[in-house]
Amino acid sequence: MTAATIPARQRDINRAKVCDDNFIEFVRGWREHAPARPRAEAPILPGSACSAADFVDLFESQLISRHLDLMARVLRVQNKVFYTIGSSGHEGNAMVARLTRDTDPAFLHYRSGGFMAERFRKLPGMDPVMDSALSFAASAEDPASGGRHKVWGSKPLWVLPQTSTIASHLPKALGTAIAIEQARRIGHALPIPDDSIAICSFGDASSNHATAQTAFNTAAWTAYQKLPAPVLFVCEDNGIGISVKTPSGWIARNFAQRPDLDYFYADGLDLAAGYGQVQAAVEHCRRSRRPTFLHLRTTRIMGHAGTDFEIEWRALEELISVESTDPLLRSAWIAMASGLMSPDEVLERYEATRRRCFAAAEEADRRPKIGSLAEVMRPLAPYTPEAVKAEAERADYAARRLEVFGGEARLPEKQPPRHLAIQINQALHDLFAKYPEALLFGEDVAQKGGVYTVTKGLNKTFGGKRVFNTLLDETMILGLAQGFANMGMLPLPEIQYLAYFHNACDQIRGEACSLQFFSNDQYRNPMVMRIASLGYQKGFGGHFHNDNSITALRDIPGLVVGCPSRGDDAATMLRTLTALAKVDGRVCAFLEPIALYMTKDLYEAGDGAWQTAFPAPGEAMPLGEGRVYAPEAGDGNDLVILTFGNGVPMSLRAARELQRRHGWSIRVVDLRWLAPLNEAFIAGQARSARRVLVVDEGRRSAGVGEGILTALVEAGLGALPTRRVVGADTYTPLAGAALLVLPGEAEIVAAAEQLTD
Ligand SMILES: Cc1ncc(C[n+]2csc(CCOP(=O)(O)OP(=O)(O)O)c2C)c(N)n1
Ligand SMILES: [Mg+2]
Repeated sequence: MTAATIPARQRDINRAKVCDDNFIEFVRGWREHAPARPRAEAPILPGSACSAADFVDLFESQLISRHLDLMARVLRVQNKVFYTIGSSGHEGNAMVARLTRDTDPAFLHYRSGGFMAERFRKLPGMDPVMDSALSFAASAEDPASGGRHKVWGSKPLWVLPQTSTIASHLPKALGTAIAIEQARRIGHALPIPDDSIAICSFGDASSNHATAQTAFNTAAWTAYQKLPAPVLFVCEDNGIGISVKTPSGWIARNFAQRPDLDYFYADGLDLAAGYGQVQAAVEHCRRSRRPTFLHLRTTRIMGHAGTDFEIEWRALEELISVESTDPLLRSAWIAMASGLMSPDEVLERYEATRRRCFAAAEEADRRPKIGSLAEVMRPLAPYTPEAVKAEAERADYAARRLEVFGGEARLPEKQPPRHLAIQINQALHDLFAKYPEALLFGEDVAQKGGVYTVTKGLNKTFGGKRVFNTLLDETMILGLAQGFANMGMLPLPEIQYLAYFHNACDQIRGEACSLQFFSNDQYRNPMVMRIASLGYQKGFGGHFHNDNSITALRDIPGLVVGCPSRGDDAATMLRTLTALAKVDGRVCAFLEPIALYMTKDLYEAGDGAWQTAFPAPGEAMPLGEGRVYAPEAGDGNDLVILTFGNGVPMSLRAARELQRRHGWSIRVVDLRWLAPLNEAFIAGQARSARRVLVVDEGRRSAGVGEGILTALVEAGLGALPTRRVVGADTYTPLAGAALLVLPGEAEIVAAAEQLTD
C-alpha cells in the first residue's frame, strides 16, 4: 500500500474513529458461511484452551475496555472525562484476569481496562462500566480513589491503585509476593489464601527502568536461594513507549534466558491462541512459587493517549499496519469463524457496549465531584490521637517481654540510664515482643546488628524470619516494606544512611505515602522506616555518612518524621510511630542521629548526662510534642532556642555558656517531630521570649529551620529578634572540615549574642 492508494477514511487524523470504523467495516464485510455454533465448554477453535464460554466473557471484557476508551476520547473534549490513556490493543490482558483469582493482589499497568472488566466478573453485583466511568469523570463517588485520580483500583477485587510513575510498582508487587510466603513462616494470618500470587503488569519500555530491573534482579536473587517469590510479571509488549520503539525482539532477548526468572510467552492479540499460554504461566507461578515473567504480545492503537496524534510523527502506512493487528478484529474474526456469533450479533454486542459506556459516562458526569480541600486531603494522613495513644501505651504483652528480655531483673527499665543506641535497641526488642507481625530488614541488620550495632541481638532473639538482611538495594528494601504492609505485617525497614534514602526516595514519596490518597484510604501500607542520619560523626565518613538533608522528607505528603536526640525519647517515639502505623496506616520515618548513638556525656567528659532511663511500657509520646529543657533559673524567656537532633545537646551547652556570660535565662526546645511541624507549639514557646534562635543542623535551603521561621512569622511573631544557625548549602567534606559546614556551639553562642531585644 502506498500513500496514494490509501483510502480517505484511513487518512483521518482521528485514529480512534478509524479503529472504530475498521471494526464495524470488518464485521459487516464478513461473508463466510458460519459453522455450527460451538457448545459452551467446547474449544472456541480447534485445539484452543479457551472454551466458547470463556471466549464470550473475554470478548465482552474486551469490548467494555475498548468502548471506555472510545467514550473517553469523545467526552474528553466535552470536559466530562479527564483521562484518555487507553487500553486499546492491550485488551487481551483480560485473559490474565480470567486465569487468576480476585484474591491475587494485582498491581496494574495503565492499559488494564480488559483485565479490570474481566476481574469484575469474579464478584457478583459489580459493574465495571459504571465504576470506570466514575473514575474517568473524577467523581467523588469513584469507588477506587474517590475522584482523586483515574486509577485502576478496587478494594474488593484486590487491585491496589498505581501511580503514573512507570515501573515504580514492581518492587512492591514482588514485596507482596514475598510477604505472602513470609506470613506462613512467621505464623501471620494472611488476608488472602496462602497460595495467592502477586500480579504485576507493565509495558515493554518500562521493563528497562532501574526500578523494574531491581525487582527482576531481586526476584531472581530470591529464587536462586530457593526462597519462594510467587510474582507474575506481565510485560505487555506493544513494541513502543510513547514514541520510542523497543528494538524488535528485545523483550524476549532480555528475559527469555534469565536464570531464576521463568519466561513464558503468550499472544495477547489472540484469545484462542493466548489463553493456554497465559494459563501455563499462571499455573507455573502458582504451583512453583517462582518468579514468572509472562511476555504478553500486545499492540498499541489510538496512540499513547488522546493527546498523542501519531499521524503527525509516524508513517501512515505503519499506523495502518499496526491498526490491522487490533485484537478486537481478531476476536470478532474468532467469534464469527467459530460460528459462535453472526456478524449481526457481534455488531449488536459492540453497539450495546458503546451505549452502555456512554450512558454510564453521562450518568457519572452528573455525580458529585470533590468540592473541598478538606475532602481532597481526607484520606492522605488520617490521625486518630486517642486510638494512637491507647495503642502506643498498650502494655498487655508483659509475659512475652519477660521472655524476650530474660526475666524481671533484665527488663530495660530496671537498668541504669543508657545512651541512644542502646535504648533504640531495647525499644526495638520491646516492639518485637509487642508485635509478632513486626519485621526488621535492611543491609547488615541481622547478625552484625547494623553498622552501628543498633539492631544487635534482634536476629538472635527473634530469628531470621523476622530480622533479616536484604540485598543491597534501597528501592527494593522499601518495596519489600510496602509488600509486607500490604499483607498486614508491620515492617520496620532500615536505611543504612540518609544519603541512601535519597537514592530510593520515590518508593516513599511517589508510592508508599500516596497509597491512602489514591485509594481513598481503602488500602494502607503502614511502616516505620529507620534511617541512620545526620552529621557530626567525629572524623568519619564525609558527605554520604553525614548527610544532613531532611528537605526531601519534609514535603512528602502524609509522611511522619521523628528525630530523637536521646534514648528515652527514642523509645517513646518509636512506640508512637508504630501505633500510628498500626492504627492509622501511616508511613513514618525515624531519623536516628548517628553522632548521638554513643554519646553519653553532655557538659563534661564522664558526666553521663546524655544517658537516660528506659521508659517502661505504658509511656508514649504524643505526635508533635516537643521537650522543653527548663532553665537553671528564671522563666527561660531571655532566649528560646528551637532545635532538634544534634542541635539539642549543642544548644544546651551553648545555653550554659550564654547564661554564664550574660546571666540569661534560656529555654532549649527539642522539637522532636519534624513533619508535621507542630506550629502551634513552636509559636507557644516563642511568644513569651525576648529572643529566638533556631538551631538547624540541616541545610540552609528548604530545611526544618525555614519551617520554624515560617511558623513564627505566621503566628505574628515576625518582629521578635530571631536568627537561624544552620548548615551550609553544601556537601559535607571529610574529617575536621565537616565542622566548617555544620552549626557549632561557638556559632550558636555568637548568633545569640547578636540578637538584640
Ligand atoms: C519514571 C517515569 N518516567 C517517564 C514517564 C513518562 N511515560 C509515561 S508512559 C511512558 C512510556 C511507557 O512505555 P511502555 O512501558 O512500553 O508502556 P506502554 O505505554 O507502551 O503501554 C513514559 C515514558 C513515567 N510515567 N514514569
Ligand atoms: Mg510499550
